[in-house]
Amino acid sequence: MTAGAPPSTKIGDMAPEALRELQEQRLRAMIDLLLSTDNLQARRLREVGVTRGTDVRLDEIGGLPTISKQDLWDHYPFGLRAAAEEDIVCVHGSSGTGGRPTLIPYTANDVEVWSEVMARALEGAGATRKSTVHNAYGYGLFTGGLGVHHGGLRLGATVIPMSGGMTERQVRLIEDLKPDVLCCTPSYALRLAEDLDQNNSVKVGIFGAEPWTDEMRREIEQRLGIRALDIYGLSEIIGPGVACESLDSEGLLNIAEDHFYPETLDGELVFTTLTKTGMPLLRYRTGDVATLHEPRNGPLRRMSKLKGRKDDMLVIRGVNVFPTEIEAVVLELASPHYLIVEDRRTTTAQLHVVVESTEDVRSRLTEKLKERLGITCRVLVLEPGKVPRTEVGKAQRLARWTQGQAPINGLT
Ligand code: DLL
Repeated sequence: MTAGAPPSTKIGDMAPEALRELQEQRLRAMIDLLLSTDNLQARRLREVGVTRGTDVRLDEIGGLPTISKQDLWDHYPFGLRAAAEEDIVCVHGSSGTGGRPTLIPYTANDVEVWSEVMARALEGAGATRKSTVHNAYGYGLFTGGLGVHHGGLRLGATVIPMSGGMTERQVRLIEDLKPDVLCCTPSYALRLAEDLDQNNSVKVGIFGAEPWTDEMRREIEQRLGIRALDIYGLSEIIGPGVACESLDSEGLLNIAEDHFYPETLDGELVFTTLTKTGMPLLRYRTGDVATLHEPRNGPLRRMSKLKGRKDDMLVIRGVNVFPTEIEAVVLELASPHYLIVEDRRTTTAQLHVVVESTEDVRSRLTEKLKERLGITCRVLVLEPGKVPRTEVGKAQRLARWTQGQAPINGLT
């Protein structure tokens, strides 16, 4: 292991100053590791005059170069790897927008870090060695399934490695094995709720990987009779476990900032991996929009629920709209299964909002959307069950319509 110190799970009682010191020490080791390679990040560091880790102080991190998804694509697949090829033990990633994949090589050290932060996330949700974790995140290149899996094993809980899809079988195993913890995307939690007659075992759900609002949280909590917590992460940084709500975190997500140092730049989250060795990233621009908050009950700073992604922000006739704002309004009047269609067939963009409800909510919903967003959306109401559900992977709640057939029947 070249950068950072061996992981430890005890962070809760560390003093904030001790945490800053640990972060600085880890940042310096990480920079030394980057400089030992000849890749893009080393070159950019030298350009700003950094020749060794001790040249930098944590409070000056804002002056160091950033790195973006475009840089990852430009150096696809492993041009930013810092470890020797033989030290890589697995690869994860995302298939990405426009079919361009992002691949991340992990060392054994990185898998350790991941297990630790995920065990912490599960523990914060009240899971123990006695817990049974029903894990319906997809297993594979996607980090959701294996991330929860590693954390569950580290905690000593029993993990049911369901992966996504085959809802009937999932429901059967929930009824038979009586898990107390459910892990999946929030949209899939709702899908499960449609088929589960009664949930009398699951107490808490750890949901993430896609945007969801507090309104959606209430809906899930009500339908399943559980506490629903938000978990955030991205493959580039580690996968799930970068930040997670705990039972007492008051709607904010505790950031595992002993491993992932957070900043915001114009509202965008930026993370530096402090302990990873496979493909450490200095000041990675995530594209995700959230706010950072001071610690409470421990040394870790917290972040808000994601407001959206920079590239998901819709600009409709000059007005900026995040899909999550639309979700918040939709859930007041209709079922949580909806689709937003950004209609760009002509130069004046239009938003269609497709919901499941009864026809009489159409005008009220149009009004409420206008009130909240400042623009008039066209609302299409379908019968219950008519908006497609996502059984595997992340829900697609936003469709772009530039020409040809409508993305969903009934739109004109
Ligand atoms: O989605 C990792 C993950 C798995 C997180 C399971 C939570 C649970 P990627 O596939 O690389 O990794 O996608 C990362 O998904 O940049 C966000 O835009 C979005 N995202 C992840 N978690 C949340 C969340 C995983 N809780 C991208 N709320 C990120 C909203 C989220 N968006």
